[in-house]
Amino acid sequence: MKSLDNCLCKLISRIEKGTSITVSLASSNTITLTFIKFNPINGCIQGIDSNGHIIIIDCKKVESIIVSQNRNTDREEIATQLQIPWSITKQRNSFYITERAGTIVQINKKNMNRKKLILTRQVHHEGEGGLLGMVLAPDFHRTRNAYVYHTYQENGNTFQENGNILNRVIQITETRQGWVEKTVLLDKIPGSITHNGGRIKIGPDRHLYVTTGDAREAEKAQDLQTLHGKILRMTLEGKIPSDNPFPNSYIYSYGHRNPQGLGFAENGNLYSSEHGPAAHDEINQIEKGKNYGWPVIIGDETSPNMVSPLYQSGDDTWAPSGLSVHRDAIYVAGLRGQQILKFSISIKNIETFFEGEGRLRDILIEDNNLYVITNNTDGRGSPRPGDDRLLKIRLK
Ligand SMILES: [Ca+2]
Repeated sequence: MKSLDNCLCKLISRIEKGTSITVSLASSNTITLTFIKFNPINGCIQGIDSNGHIIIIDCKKVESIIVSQNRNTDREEIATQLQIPWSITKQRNSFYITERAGTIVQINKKNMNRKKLILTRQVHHEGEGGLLGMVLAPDFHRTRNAYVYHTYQENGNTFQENGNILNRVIQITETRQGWVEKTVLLDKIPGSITHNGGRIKIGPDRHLYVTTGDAREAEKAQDLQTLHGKILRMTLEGKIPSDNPFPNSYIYSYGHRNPQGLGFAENGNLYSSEHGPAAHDEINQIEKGKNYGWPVIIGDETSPNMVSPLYQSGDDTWAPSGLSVHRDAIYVAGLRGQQILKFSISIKNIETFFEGEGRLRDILIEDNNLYVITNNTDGRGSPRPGDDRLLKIRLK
C-alpha cells in the first residue's frame, strides 16, 4: 500500500462489491471486471472478468480505474477497441459489427477479425455517413451473404450542399480477403453530410426494410416521388414487392426525418425511432402506406392522415439510434441521451434501463441477453480506454 497513490487508495476503498470497473494497467492494457474486494495486505484487487474467471491485479500496476455508474451491474464486456461501430448482427457465436469507415469486425469469444469491404463504389465516411446498417442473409451459414447500407459519392471529392453524397443497399459475400460486393439492390438513395438514415432489417415476410433520412431536404420527406425520409421495403433481390402500398415504389412509409432504429416485435409489428428537429425525438409504430408527418407536424402535433408518435421526447433530446423489441418493450439506444430507454408498449411508459457508458448506437436482443455498442470514438463523444465497446446485459 505504501507505494500506492493516495487518491487511488481512497477510490478503491469506496468501490462496492458487484460494481463494474474498468482498470487501465501500466502496460496499456485495459480490463473490465466485476469488483469483488480489495486486499490491503498484498495491495491487490480481486474481480471477475467477462469469462467468469477470477482475476487478481496488483494495484502498483494500475494506471487508472473507471468505476461504472451503471444502474444495471449485471453486464459484461464482450469486445473493446471498436472503431466507430454502427450496427450489431449475430449468427451463432459470432457477432458481425459494421464500423463507419468501412470495415466489418467479426467477434467470436475473445477473437476479433476485422475485414475490409471490396466494392465498386468506395464507402464515403464523412459526417454521419459511411458504412451503416447490416443484416446477415437468412442462409448466411451456407452462403456467407449479407446486406449493408453505405454512403458513397457519385462524383467529386468533398461534400457540396445537397450535392453528390448518396447511399445504397448492396449484397456482399464474406471471403478470406474481405467482404466482396455481389449485387446492388438499390442505389442513389439521397444522402448528405447528416440525415442518412441507414438501418436495415429483414422482416418476418423475408423482405428487407430500410430507413432513409431526409438528407437535409425536409419537405421531400412528404414527396412520394423521392426516397428522402422514408422507410423502404424490397425483396432480398432488391425488387419492389407487388403488395407495397404505392404502385411501383419502394416506399413503405413516409414523412420521416432521420430514422435510425428499426425492429420487429414477435407479433410482427414494426417499430422505428427517429431524430426530431430540436428534441421531440420519436418512437413510432410503422404501418404500411402511412405518413409520419415530418416536416408538417412534430412532437405530439396532429394532422389529418398523419400519424403522431407512440411516444416523443418533448423537450428532452435522446438522439435515438438502434432499437430492439423484446416482449412488451422497445429498447432504444441513445446517442446524446447516453442511455438505453425502455418503452413499455402496452402502458406507454418510458424509463432509463441502462446508462453510464457514454453514447450508445445499436442494440440486439437474443435469448434474454441485450447487446449494445457504444459510440464514443466518432468525435462527438469522450472516448475512454477500450472504447468503443460491445457490452452484454442480462435481461431479467
Ligand atoms: Ca413524426
